[in-house]
Amino acid sequence: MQALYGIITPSALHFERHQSGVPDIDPAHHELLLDGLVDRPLVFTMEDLRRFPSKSQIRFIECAGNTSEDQVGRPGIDPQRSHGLMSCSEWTGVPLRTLLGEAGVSPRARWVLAEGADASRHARSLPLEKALDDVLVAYGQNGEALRPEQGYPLRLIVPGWEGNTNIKWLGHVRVVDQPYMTRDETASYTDLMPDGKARWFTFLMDPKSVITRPAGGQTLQGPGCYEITGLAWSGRGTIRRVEVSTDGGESWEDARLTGAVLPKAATRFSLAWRWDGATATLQSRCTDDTGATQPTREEVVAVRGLNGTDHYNGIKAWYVHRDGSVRHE
Ligand SMILES: Nc1nc2c(c(=O)[nH]1)N[C@H]1C(S)=C(S)[C@@H](COP(=O)(O)O)O[C@H]1N2
Ligand SMILES: [Mo]
Repeated sequence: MQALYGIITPSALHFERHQSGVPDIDPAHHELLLDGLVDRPLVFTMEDLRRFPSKSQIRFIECAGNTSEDQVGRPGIDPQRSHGLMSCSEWTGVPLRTLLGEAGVSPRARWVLAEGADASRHARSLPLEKALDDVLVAYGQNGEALRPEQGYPLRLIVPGWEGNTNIKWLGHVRVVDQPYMTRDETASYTDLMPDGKARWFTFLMDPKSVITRPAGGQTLQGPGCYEITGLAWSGRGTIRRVEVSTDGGESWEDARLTGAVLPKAATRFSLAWRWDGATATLQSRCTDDTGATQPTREEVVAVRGLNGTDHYNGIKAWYVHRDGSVRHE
């Protein structure tokens, strides 16, 4: 993350998360089955899917477990290790809505169950409302085919929702009347609260930001001018504001949003800063167009405790020491 410019993660640098390895799928034989509560069950080959009008959109994917180390108080030593389970690409494919329209959705339908063709048959239930909104059945990533690690030849992009719902190696979408309570929406990806109850289906990724330069693991080459830059994103919508503090949260200044400012996409921010050689604490705080603002770690822990560590979005601090070293402590 600290080596990137702009908002696009080069495909070869996209983070990877797979529960049971990367399957070796022959695209000539790969099929997507669409069945369940539909008028006409359908099977699509990759060639079939490319005949539908396509759509390209820049969206982030973030694992729900990203930054969990910060929540438990053992922050990652650099941006990649603390915030690296978030990447942003231009995805190309067919809206799931288009395919559901081809099949004809029954009035009894409420959810869809999407399943991968990998060894774990990774599956998640998604409300029909989301499936008909902005979910993409994607085959393209940053101008080329998906990388094998990203789900080649076909994956779901579920904008703004936890990474786990973005089913890779997509082979089956079943239209159903209720959530199917798969492993990854019961045993995991549920948020255990302090009272011992767990939140179900906490899909949204809340606003989060991180300064990527200067940041942990880097060294300032003496007092003078530096660019403070980083990334902000929100699963709820578009980033409207990023504030930066260099004095441990005493005062905040608006950073500039540079480049494209897109919904449910990484947004680059920048602020010119003169370092006087004293110790400094660098923090960023973002706000999206729903008015949601990134909370402090204390605010998150007060509500959510330390049992469940998914969906943590607290403000991140980096500490500049007199010798110019920037650290996580
Ligand atoms: N089929 C399948 N889809 C999957 C997974 C998986 O193991 N198998 N992992 C999920 C998780 S936990 C995340 S965070 C995202 C990560 O997507 P990426 O590897 O392209 O970054 O894919 C999701 N989709
Ligand atoms: Mo994940």
